[in-house]
Amino acid sequence: MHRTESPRTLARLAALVAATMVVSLTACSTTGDGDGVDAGDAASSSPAGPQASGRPPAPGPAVEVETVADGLTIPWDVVRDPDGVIVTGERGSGTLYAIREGGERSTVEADFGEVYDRGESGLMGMALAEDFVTSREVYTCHSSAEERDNRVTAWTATEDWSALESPRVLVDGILLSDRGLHSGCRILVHPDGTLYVGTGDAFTGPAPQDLGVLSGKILHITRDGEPADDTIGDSPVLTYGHRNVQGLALRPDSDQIVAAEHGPDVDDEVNLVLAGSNYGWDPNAGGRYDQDVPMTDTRDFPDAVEAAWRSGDPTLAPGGIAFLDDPAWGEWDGALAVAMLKTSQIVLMALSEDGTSVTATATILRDEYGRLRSITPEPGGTLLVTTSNGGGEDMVLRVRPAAG
Ligand SMILES: [Ca+2]
Repeated sequence: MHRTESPRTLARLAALVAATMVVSLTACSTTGDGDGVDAGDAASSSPAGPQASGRPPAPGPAVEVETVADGLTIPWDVVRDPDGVIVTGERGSGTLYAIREGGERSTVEADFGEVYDRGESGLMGMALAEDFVTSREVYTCHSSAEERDNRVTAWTATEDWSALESPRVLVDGILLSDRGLHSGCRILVHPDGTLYVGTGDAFTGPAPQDLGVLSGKILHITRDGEPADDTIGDSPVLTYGHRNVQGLALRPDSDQIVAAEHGPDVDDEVNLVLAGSNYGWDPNAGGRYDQDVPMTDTRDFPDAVEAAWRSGDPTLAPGGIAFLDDPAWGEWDGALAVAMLKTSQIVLMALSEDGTSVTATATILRDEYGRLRSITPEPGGTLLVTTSNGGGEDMVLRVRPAAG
């Protein structure tokens, strides 16, 4: 390999270096996405990629880890309210828990109906309204067994977090595959009060390039469920041509929205979200789902947006993302933190100022807590991180830069 100073090359070098660990851990993974239990991606072709030289990935800053909650089964997302109450929900059971300082835990009743819990689906993303202090408004994305779709719902949390009440459907009809594959579904609340929703392509060939379908998209809606003012036409679609968006984050002190999504057996991506853009995923083969196509197909779609970062081969399986936002993170303050499922780590990525490329990467929590699902920043620079190992073994962790 030729060494150059280009960010893309550095990123690919980092991916290659990371491959050693990937190879050693994929034996534990049952799917190509590193997600779900029957993703079926293993059926796609898997060309032999470049193997790692054996050099470990660059270690990131030292961190301290505290267990906030344990005994959970795939807590998909986690939020923290302004009083410090932490709320998480299990993907399969749809059970929500409120965890107070000191660890006291209680369930939060919410009538999701029957949650469709196959594959990668169930109760997924969760977010609090920007004005939660006064509105008590909470947003969820879940898979409905009755309606056979994925849907975004607004709720009102009781003062004591005993229940989510008064559900209001903001978006429904997001495709849900029978096997529950590629359902997304991540919610990001912007300081202006609008919601960004990352969806998956539901393992459906035509979906990502079909602007009339809400799957394989990033949606942008008001808190009433109406299209925001920068979407395509009168639809809630902000961007299209995505495979399975799992992470969304707003870069501090900027207007940059960043997304992360799973590749098939190559090329997970981190993308800068540009309204109206095509991100180049088109698995449509006469209606059939063909994954043997580029994650960003600039041959068929010359205007497709190139990824800011891609994993190359093999994939790392990104989940949630968050920006580090505290001087205690030192040189990594401002970096994007990407939770990795299959490769059991958080990869820190320093983004260029314009957000279109990654200039350096490092890893933390590597192979310490298993598969990592979601990252939520807290005031003061700490991160809440959920694990995704299943079987009642999962935790919500609090991660902070090590003192001194
Ligand atoms: Ca792409």
